[in-house]
Order: sequence, then structure tokens, then C-alpha cells
Amino acid sequence: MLIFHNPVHNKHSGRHEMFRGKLVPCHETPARLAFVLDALRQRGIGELRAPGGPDMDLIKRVHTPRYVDFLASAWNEWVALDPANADIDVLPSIWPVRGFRHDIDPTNFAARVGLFSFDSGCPLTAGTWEAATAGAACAIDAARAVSQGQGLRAAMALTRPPGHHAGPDFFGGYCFLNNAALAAQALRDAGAQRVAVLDVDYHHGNGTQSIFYDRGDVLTVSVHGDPTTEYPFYLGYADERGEGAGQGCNLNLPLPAGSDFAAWTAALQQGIAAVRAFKADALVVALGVDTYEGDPISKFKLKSADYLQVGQMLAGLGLPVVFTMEGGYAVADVGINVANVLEGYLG
Ligand code: Q9C
Ligand code: ZN
Repeated sequence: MLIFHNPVHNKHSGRHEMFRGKLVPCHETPARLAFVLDALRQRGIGELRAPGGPDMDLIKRVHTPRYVDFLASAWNEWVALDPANADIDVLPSIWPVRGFRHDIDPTNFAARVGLFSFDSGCPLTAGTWEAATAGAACAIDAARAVSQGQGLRAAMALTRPPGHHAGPDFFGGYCFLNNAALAAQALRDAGAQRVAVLDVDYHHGNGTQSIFYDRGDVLTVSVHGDPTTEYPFYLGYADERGEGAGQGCNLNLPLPAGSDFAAWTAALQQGIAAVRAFKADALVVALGVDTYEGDPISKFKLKSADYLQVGQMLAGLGLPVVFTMEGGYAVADVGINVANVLEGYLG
């Protein structure tokens, strides 16, 4: 399995996220990826590759050009406000909710940040753009590798920041560019007629759902904590089935916080059955391991050994697959859990 790893992921390193009225240290840290790389090296899983340059044309078809241009320039605008900002991360503080206009272009920087974000837990830092675009390149290169490869069935975009919460024109949930969506679009562009995205992160893949909601060529499936009680709260319910040409091409499988591996497996099997019924030519797995029992911000009960079975179940689909790295915050165990999925997949 080819593993496209992001060599500049650590340029994105947020200091704090807002939590219950206080700034607390970020959960989404560079150490997460170091643990995965260590685990893969130790077990001899995969062949590590660095990505090429990012395909900006593809990125601007999955995300709006206006949003991408904002992300590219945001840090410089922030520091231009005050040189002292170079040591402070950007955190959103105001958003245009119902009744406010979205079609205006405020010049005020905080107002611009609010147009393109949805929470205050996702700091934008000096190196966010560089890290996120290199991560996007990992996802695109992984998709192209499985499209071309004779017999190559799987590749991984081993990157951070993660992507599945990032929508057509917004960041949030530690995500800026939607790597899973970019991989899916790259698979389509390379000739797959129908692509499925199966999101197994603890949190609903709201960004991916929104990007493909009105499309019939990409099925989006997400197994996640019930948004009635779990982040991102405002999307991820079972009655969201897609619209227009995408009617029936979105499947949400919410589970109560506290669910164990048996309950989770039943939902995953439903998701896998939907991918089969869709007759997908290729699969993207948005691989978050924050379903782990030791995860500090999530509430499912999967054990490390369970991830071997997760990999086996995914392999049963027999499709070319791109894994993208999403959440997982029990830092020291993220490597074991990701390596177990890949080992289970490879059999
Ligand atoms: N301050 C992913 O797993 N915040 N994102 C939770 C703690 C948002 C998770 C509250 C969690 C986002 C990719
Ligand atoms: Zn998550």
C-alpha cells in the first residue's frame, strides 16, 4: 500500500481552541501523525511517499475559489493588522447566522473569517495553508495512484490537518480542505463512474456530505455519534438523504454516545451494504479513530484489536480504496489503531 504522508503537516500547529468559555490546548496536534508514522514503520506496513504539488484547479472545483483564496491569504491579512499577531492564532469570533447576509464582502478581517468558518475550536495558524495544501496533494496523489495502478488496490493520505468537516466554503472541526472529497473527485476525474465515501470518524462528516449533497455520482455514508448530543450537532441526522440528482445518495447512520463495537459494526455493515448497492467503482474511507474507547473527546467504545476487524470488513468490498486520515485524539494509541485498520485491510 502506498502511503502519501504530508512532510509539512507540523507547520499546522494550533495553540488553543475555545472550550466552555476558556482557551484550552488543541487536541489536534502534530504528535498524532508522528505516532502513526512510527507504528507503520515498526510493522513494515506500506511504502512511504511524499506528495507532488497541489492541483489547485481540482481544489477549486471541490471548494469555492472565493474560499480557497481566503485561506491562501488569511494569515498574511491577520499579521498585516498588527505585527504582534504573528504569535497569535486566528480564531473565529462572529458568524452570519439566519437572517444575516452571505453575499457581501466585508473588509473587516474578523467578519471575513466568520463568513468562512463554523466554530471557534479550529485555529488557523501561520503554516495552515502550507500544511493543508500539501495534505490535499497527498489525497489527490493517493487517488491517482489507485486509479492507475495495476493491481494496486489501496493508498492512504496520511496527513493532518484532517478534512471531513471542511465544506465547500468553510473550515471548522480542525479541518480546512476536505481531503476525502478531493480524493473522491480525483477518482471521478481519473475514470471511476461512481465513487463512495465511507466516513468512520466519530463525528459526522458534514463537510463531505455538503460538498456532494446534490450529486448522484458520489455516495456519502457516515457512521457517527448522534448529532442530537455530539458535534457537529447541526447536521448528520438519518433523514438527510441527498437532494436533486443526489436524492438517495447520502446515508447517515447516527449511533448513541456510549455505543460499543457490536452496535458500531451493525451500522458499518449497513453502510457497506449501501456502498455495494450503489455499485461504486472506487471507495474513499475517511478514517478517524476517535471511535476508540480511550479517545478524550468522543464516546464510542472500540478497542484497539477491533480495528483489525474494521480493516477486514472494508476489504470485503473488494474496491480500490483511498484512506484519508481524519480524527483520533488518544495520541499515543492513534498509531496502533490506524496501523490495525491497515493491517486488517491488507489481510
Ligand atoms: N473543544 C475531527 O475529528 N470540538 N474533528 C469538540 C472540544 C470539535 C473533531 C469540542 C471536534 C472536531 C476531524
Ligand atoms: Zn472526529
